[in-house]
This record gives sequence, structure tokens and C-alpha cells, in this order.
Amino acid sequence: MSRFIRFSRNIIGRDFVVGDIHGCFPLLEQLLAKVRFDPEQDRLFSVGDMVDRGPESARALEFLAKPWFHAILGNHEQMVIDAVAEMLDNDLYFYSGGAWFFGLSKSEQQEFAVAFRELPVAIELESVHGLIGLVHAECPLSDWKDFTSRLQDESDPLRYIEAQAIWGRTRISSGRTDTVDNIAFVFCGHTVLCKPAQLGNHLFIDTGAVFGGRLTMVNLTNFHYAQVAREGSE
Ligand SMILES: [Mn+2]
Repeated sequence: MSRFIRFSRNIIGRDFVVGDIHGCFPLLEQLLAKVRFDPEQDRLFSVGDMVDRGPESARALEFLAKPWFHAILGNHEQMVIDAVAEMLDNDLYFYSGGAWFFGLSKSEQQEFAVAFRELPVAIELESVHGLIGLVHAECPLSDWKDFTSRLQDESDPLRYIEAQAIWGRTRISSGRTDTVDNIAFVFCGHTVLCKPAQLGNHLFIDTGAVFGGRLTMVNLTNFHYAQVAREGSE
């Protein structure tokens, strides 16, 4: 697996980034319709946590197969990988939203783990604003280039920085507003907020769709955001 992927500028269409989907793919489809997403020209980037808790987690593979859909690894995809490797307590995973996973056959579970092991921990993409970074929870270092070069260094065991990248809440919990160098903006999910928030150049866009909040999708050209909520949860 490549732990870091860079995308060049989309010169024919638009780029969007969506917050934690957690199986709410019908909401994602509503958002795509709302912005008139063009699969021939536009690209959609997920900040991870496509699965668990929500109703249609198993559709993650269907979306990952689409040429316009690109995702990074969230802690919930990591839990699938760990559960298949028998490195995660089944009860703990079940109560973290993994019920759907235990309804799958062993070979289906494997299929998800194989696909999720291919997901990068970070993506960067060229945009009109300069380089935009995506990482599930937070950028663990103060310099984006240091972070991504360590991700690409096969000899680096990375345990700590990878774990912080997919699980960390140090910036949000301490209200850190320092900016990460060598990147214009870093988009993250993971921490549920009632509306998108900016801390330094980190932008947090998980607005808790699966918890009765909204699914947020940001247009990376003008930073406008589109949102939808699950039925009856507005
Ligand atoms: Mn998460």
C-alpha cells in the first residue's frame, strides 16, 4: 500500500471533499445530486470513516471502485483491517459500530480488509488555493512535507504518527491554532462538530451525519459547502 498519494490539479472539472460517511451513502448520493456532480469531470475525496454505525457500510467497496472517488484511511477502516487480522477485540469493534461487519462472511470481511489496506493515510492535491492535504483526524507534525516524506519512507515504522493521523484529537481538544507549514489547508473529519470549523489551516468537516447531524461536502474551488441530514433528524 502507498501511504501517501498526490493528485495533480483537476483542470477539466471540480474537486469536492466529503466528511465522515459512516454508511450514509444515500446522503452522499443526495449531495452529489445537489451539486450536480459530473462523474466524467469532477472528483470526490473522502476523509475516511466510510463504514460503521450507519445503514449501508457495505457500499464502501462500490464507491471505492468508482474512478472519481478517492478515500484516505479512517480509524474505522483501520478497525476492519485489525478485526480481520484478529488484532481487535470483537466486542469492542461491535460496539464501535461494527455490527454490519459481523453480518458478513469471512471472505467478504477479507475483501474489505484487502481494499482498506490500499488506502493512503494522506492525500494531497493541487488546487487553485495551492496544495490541499487530507488526513482523517489531524496532521501529526507541524510540517506537511515532513509528514508526507515520513509516510513514504518504508523504513520508518511510523506507528505513532500514523495513529495520531487517524485517531488524534490533540488540536481540537487544546484549541491549537498554529498552521501546518508547506500546505495551504488540511481537511479532516473524525471529530464531530455541529458545523465545519477552522483551526489554523486545519478544516474540520465531520458534522455527524450518522448521529443525526449532517453530511458536509466542500467544493475545493470556492470552499462553499453543501449539507444534507438523514430523514427525520433535522
Ligand atoms: Mn474517525
